[in-house]
Amino acid sequence: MNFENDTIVALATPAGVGAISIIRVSGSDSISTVDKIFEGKHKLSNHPTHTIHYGKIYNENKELIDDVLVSIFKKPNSYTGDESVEISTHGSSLITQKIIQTLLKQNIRLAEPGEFTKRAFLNGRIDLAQAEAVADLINSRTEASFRGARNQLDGLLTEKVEGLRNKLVTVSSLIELELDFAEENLEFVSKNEVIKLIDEIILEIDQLLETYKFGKILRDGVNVAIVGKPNVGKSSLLNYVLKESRAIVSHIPGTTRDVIREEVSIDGILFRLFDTAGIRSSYDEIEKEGISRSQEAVKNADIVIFLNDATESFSADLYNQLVQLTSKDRILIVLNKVDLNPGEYFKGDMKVSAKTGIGISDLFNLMKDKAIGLNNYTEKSAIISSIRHYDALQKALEQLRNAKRSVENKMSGEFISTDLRSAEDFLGEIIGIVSSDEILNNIFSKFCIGK
Ligand SMILES: Nc1nc2c(ncn2[C@@H]2O[C@H](COP(=O)(O)OP(=O)(O)OP(=O)(O)O)[C@@H](O)[C@H]2O)c(=O)[nH]1
Ligand SMILES: [Mg+2]
Repeated sequence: MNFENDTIVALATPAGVGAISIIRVSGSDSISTVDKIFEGKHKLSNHPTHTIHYGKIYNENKELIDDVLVSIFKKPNSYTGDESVEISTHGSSLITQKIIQTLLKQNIRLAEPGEFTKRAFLNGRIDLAQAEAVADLINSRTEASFRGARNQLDGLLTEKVEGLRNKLVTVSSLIELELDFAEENLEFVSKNEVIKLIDEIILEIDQLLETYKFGKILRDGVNVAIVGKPNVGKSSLLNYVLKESRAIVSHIPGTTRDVIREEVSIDGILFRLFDTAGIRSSYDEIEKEGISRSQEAVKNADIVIFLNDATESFSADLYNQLVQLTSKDRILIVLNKVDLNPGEYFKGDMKVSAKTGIGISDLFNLMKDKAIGLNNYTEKSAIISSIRHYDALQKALEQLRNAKRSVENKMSGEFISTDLRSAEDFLGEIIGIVSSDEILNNIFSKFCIGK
């Protein structure tokens, strides 16, 4: 995807039937192009920016397509920073297709995925971390993911990364100043002072890296596999949580053969629940396949609910199988059917009943604790949620550690300054001060067309 300053068009609302649909046009010829197919009281080009106009749109054969409202935005006060037009039509994909087809005959082209937002970035309207937050915001489905994206779009991460870069710039300028006066043997700053400054930055980056697990969960949700022997009540638990009879429940062991996936939001966090086939040794081909899918679900889960029947003995053998598939700290041992046998139990993190609901809210709390830990980031904390940011911070950290080692080993200032500069660049990648076509294509190709 190359950035050119040509005029682009795309449908900005979902394709299909609705009250209205919006077609977005952006680029230097937006207003004059729409003027060619629009008939209103006056030419659009005669109006000031940020005004809305009623009129009719005709195709090239002068046939009426629709009556519309057109909003105009003059450079640089638009989403993209370029001159832009938004056409609100009756909400029909036939109408929007016809209008877009007509516009395409006017020497403008269809926008690529994310191209409007990419232009906003290239025009300096938003930085790269904010552009990524736009995609997250659109995709967010829970309160927590919405908050996380909103916080990044508001620039909290940008502010944090800029602060870190400024500190780095201070250190590297001190070292470079010293390099300039190397022959005079002047020392502007003590080695200890430099190490102290680098350590401070390392600590801050470390703290930011630690937010990743939390941020990723806010953004992507948590995968929870419900596993256990047949008949322990896995499907009943899923149904109870969903408050609907989603999976078949029966007293016959081996009821569930396939993995059933459903999503639920608990306190704003998205949990993706996987009800699985009960694990036992079986000769039935279908059941065997189901069991191997259960094992796969365990491997992919952030949390494994290992469900046991409280009226039966604890399945130590199955527990041992599970720890071969995932780490112990992901497994929550849960005893089900405590309504049948409310006695003392020898083992189990949790005691629940999928029938009466006993203990389910405690189970939710435990799942939440497992997922986000005891982290208590506030709305004002900068949080990272993208692997791209995580990698860039890791790389910056590596360079800083090299720099620190060089200072300790009294290496030449040139070494130190090169490492510090490259740490600066890695931080710059997060907000897009430093970026390559590859990084940009990667980010914007994940957007939808029209954004
Ligand atoms: N009393 C009581 N019965 C339960 C409870 N949970 C499940 N059951 C019963 O246990 C039986 C098995 O429940 P399922 O939910 O089908 O068990 P499952 O683990 O999904 O079984 P498979 O799919 O065969 O592996 C059913 O008869 C349920 O009604 C519970 O908390 N209390
Ligand atoms: Mg089942």
